[in-house]
Amino acid sequence: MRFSTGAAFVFLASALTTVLAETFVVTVGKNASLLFEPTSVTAKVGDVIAFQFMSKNHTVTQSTFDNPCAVKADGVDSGYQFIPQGTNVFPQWSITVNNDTAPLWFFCNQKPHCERGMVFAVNPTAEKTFEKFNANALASAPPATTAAPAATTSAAPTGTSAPDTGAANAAAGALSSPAGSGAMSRASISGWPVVLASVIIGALAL
Ligand SMILES: *[C@@H]1O[C@H](CO)[C@@H](O)[C@H](O)[C@H]1NC(C)=O
Ligand SMILES: *[C@@H]1O[C@H](CO)[C@@H](O)[C@H](O)[C@H]1NC(C)=O
Ligand SMILES: *[C@@H]1O[C@H](CO)[C@@H](O)[C@H](O)[C@H]1NC(C)=O
Ligand SMILES: [Cu+2]
Repeated sequence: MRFSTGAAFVFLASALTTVLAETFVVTVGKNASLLFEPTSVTAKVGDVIAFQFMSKNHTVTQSTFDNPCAVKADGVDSGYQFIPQGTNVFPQWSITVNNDTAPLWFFCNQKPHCERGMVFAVNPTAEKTFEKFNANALASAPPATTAAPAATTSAAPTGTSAPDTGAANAAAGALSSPAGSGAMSRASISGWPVVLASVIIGALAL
């Protein structure tokens, strides 16, 4: 019997990728801060970045290097995650990197967190550093004082907003919730975070 070495190779390669994949946990608003921690990670194809929402009402929303605080049209978005004070239930939302040569840029879409530096990067480069991205975010601060609440951008402030799987976003997977509902579930196992959704992203235009 002949084996398909090609198929076997693909199988082995994907099995290996799974085995070697790492998961990075990134806290969102830890200790009531307006910060992602760490502020950036260097991830390989297959690695998972699990965002853990720790306070307030933040989002993880994809943007671009040049416009850190603007929703990327075909990007991914956790939606707003409200964390009641005093809880020890910290929901989690994750993405899987499928192209590690394309940096990915994120911000919190709760005004005015991004303009205060609540931004995050995956695989920043020597040219497009996290520091420059962060500086872009701070520079996009609107004039203080009585600005009307900024018009909501395209992301609907609902629990989970499904990413647009079309266009330039090569392999955006469907959002999936283990609870089986589109809304977030707060059930948890003794403080371990709920996995809200998983999105595969990559090949994202810069
Ligand atoms: C959390 O923030 C409070 C108030 O700013 C500070 O006193 C405390 O040290 C912080 N805790 C940690 C673990 O960062
Ligand atoms: C979270 O923030 C969004 C946007 O400001 C808002 O529409 C939503 O009502 C907030 N959720 C809660 C539970 O406060
Ligand atoms: C990964 O991203 C780079 C940089 O944007 C792009 O040139 C390349 O085609 C992408 N690779 C795949 C497999 O999509
Ligand atoms: Cu925020």
